Amino acid sequence: MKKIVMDIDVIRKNAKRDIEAATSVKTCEDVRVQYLGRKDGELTAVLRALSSMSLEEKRRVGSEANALRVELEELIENKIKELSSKKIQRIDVTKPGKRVSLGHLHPLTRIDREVRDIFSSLNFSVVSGPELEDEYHNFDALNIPGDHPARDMWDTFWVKPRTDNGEEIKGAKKGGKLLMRTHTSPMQIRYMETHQAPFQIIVPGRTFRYEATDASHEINFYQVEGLMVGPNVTLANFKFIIESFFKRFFGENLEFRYRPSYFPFVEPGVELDVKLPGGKWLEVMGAGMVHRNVFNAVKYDKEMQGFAFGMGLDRLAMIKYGIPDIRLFYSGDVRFTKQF
Ligand code: YSA
Repeated sequence: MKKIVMDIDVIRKNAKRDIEAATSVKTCEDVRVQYLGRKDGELTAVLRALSSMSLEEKRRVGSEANALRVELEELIENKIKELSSKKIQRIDVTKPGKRVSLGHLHPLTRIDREVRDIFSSLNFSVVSGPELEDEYHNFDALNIPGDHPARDMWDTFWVKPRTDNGEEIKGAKKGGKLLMRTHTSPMQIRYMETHQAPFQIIVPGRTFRYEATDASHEINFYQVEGLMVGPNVTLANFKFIIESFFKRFFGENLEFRYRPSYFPFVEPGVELDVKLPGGKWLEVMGAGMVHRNVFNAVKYDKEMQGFAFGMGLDRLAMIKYGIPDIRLFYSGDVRFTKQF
């Protein structure tokens, strides 16, 4: 038979502990039955035993037991309210999981990687150079002296060097004024200043121009420079390399068109157009045989010759992915990037 607990303090302690520990409405009801149940409730048993007690005991125990009954009823009700207000979280193990959203590579990053891979497979090394350039490397050494009208081809962001206090640093510096490089061509000079031919390199990098933006022009865009120098390098080598590149980049069915053009750092200069199957002719790069004055600036031998080219990475990406406006690349809109 169940032992009847006659100590009200013990009942109070146990009942409060059980109410506190209850985790569901069902366990609350079990606690209610255990202590207040009509048949076997522990507190009910105390109340039932009152009849056999002396008058004085009846008064003391009776009022204490009744007060505890009211207290426990209230505690149980509150606990039930608390538990039913909490949303019961069920896990449906048959439900499909949440899709983890994956990051996307920016289309320019994709194109940049592809260009590097193709040229690496053609035995070109990939090098990079400073975005903050000086006038000498960006212009003079490339056969574009200060008074040369061709400087107008590159609208330039000139940079005024300042001290930490914001004061302008005056006085001529070696290399002349500072600027944000307007093309990747200054790396032709920097590379040849520190390396001997033969070599073949590409220089992917960011370039800057002080011009009005529209669907095909940005003030900040990317170029890839190419330079191959050696005693016997000719335009035929250029043709082979560049056509191999574009066939890998756009696909085999390409047509090429070479037009005479002018850049001060090449002679002769050409521009290359490509035509995708069923499409129209698209200008993709400027190129040519490196000008003797450029070799003179880096003190190369008379026997050296080579070709150089420069193309806009943004334009290549626009053609490849059918992107109508260059400004989308720099919009920071993930709805755009997500598509690649
Ligand atoms: C030419 C001959 C060489 O032997 C070597 C390099 C070059 C290219 C030369 N340095 C140059 O910058 N030529 S360019 O002014 O015609 O620009 C090259 C390419 O950059 C353009 O064909 C175009 O694709 C891209 N470009 C130019 N301005 C741009 C631009 N892309 C986006 N926004 C702009 N504002």
